[in-house]
Amino acid sequence: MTMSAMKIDLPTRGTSVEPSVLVMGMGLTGASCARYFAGRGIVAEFIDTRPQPPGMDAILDVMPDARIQVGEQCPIVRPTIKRIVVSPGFDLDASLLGDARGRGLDIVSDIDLFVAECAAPIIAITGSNGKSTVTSMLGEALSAVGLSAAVGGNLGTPALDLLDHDADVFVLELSSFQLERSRALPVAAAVILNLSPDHLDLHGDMATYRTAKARIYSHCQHAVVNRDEPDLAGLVMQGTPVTTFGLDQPVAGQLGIRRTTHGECITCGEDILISVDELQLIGQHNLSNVLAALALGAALGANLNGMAQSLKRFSGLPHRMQVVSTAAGVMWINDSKATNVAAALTSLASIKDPVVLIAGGDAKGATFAALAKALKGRSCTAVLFGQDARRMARELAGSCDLQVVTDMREAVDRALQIVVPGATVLLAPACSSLDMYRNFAERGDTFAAAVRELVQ
Ligand code: UMA
Repeated sequence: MTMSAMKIDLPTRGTSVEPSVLVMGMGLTGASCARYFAGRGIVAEFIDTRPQPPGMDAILDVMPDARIQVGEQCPIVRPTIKRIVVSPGFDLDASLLGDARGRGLDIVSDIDLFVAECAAPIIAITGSNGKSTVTSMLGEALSAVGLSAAVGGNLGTPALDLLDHDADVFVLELSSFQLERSRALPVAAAVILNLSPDHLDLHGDMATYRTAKARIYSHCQHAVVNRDEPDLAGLVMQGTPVTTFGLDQPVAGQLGIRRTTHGECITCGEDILISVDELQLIGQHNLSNVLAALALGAALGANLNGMAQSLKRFSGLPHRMQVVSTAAGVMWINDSKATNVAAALTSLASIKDPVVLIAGGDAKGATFAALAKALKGRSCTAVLFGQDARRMARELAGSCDLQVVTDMREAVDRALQIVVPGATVLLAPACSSLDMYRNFAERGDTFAAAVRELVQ
């Protein structure tokens, strides 16, 4: 598909009351589409397989007469529909979409609509882990050097809602689902931070997941590449200018770490930006995140020194390696955002033994062999709960002590009985939260509340 396919004349309310646009999905994205189309006088129709989709009220607020179809029954695509917008959570295999493709309808994502209308440079960030952190970090660092930056996308604020901002630069976190549903995106700079198995229940296999992620590079003006994941460099289109980052020593113009007489420093080539000790963030993965944010800044031509200085103040996002309590010499850490195995491994690697790992939830089709390998030989007890806790216990058997409980409160209570002073209790579930919670934030809040109640 070419970008010229985006230019499509849709009748506005004055000329037709029949919907010309069908929005699939009535969550945050669907509601942002309603605001976008209502603001342009375009009549849209909305569908969602959920009986009570969460964005329904917000949609009706701005489009009180909108046609809405909810539930599992398969609706039809009306003859007046010219364009379909597919939300990231809407099933791409739905027969309705097959029909629409057969009719040659214009099928886009909210990200396509955003990109087509956005006049300022866009930075696009994806990866299996760290993308929200890098998006937020970059937004703050760019603001610190005088560029007004609007951040959103998978991070939370749907891209279309950012169009109201008069920003110098837009920083978008993009998920594999958003990329899979989008066309080639002509963004100013793009990065795949890292790649490890995630969402395989929906993507089917790693190759499909990787292909979805690779789309971020397909039309970018500048690619940022992680030297520590060399396989990813091959996903960049030939001829695209590249800036790299990595935990090794960088050559001129690239971001990395140098050992100097002042200790380890973040540098661009040989130019020292800041000392690693000056960062507030815990773990090598966060060092990599800082380097990625700076490499994106470099791609944009921003002032790297100023950006690096501002990152000294960045203390991380909630639910990511967040210290909840240090009562009685025990560190309780909320890393509820560790929603896949790779993220949990990274969290575990950044803390010392002894550790009580609270994990479990919806494994999204993943296996736990890598976690079992990482736990072997460590002084660890894993306390597991959630939909896949029993399978997880079977796969971790022999690698550490195991306990299966029913919920977060019981997990925290059990951890309290096990810990000794100097130990760490780490919530790093290696699973999604959606089997028991609305999202990872609610799971993290439940952990923090249980710690407050039982520990402090
Ligand atoms: N769903 C149905 N039937 C439908 C449509 C959706 O059952 O007809 C289900 C999906 O399976 C999905 C859920 O509803 O689990 C939400 O889907 P949605 O497309 O309505 O999602 P939105 O509310 O629009 O939120 C999406 C992102 N969510 C997903 O991709 C699942 C949000 O990322 C993002 O903040 C928002 O757009 C704005 O851009 C959240 C997320 O969990 C944080 N993302 C995943 C992740 O980070 O791992 C990808």
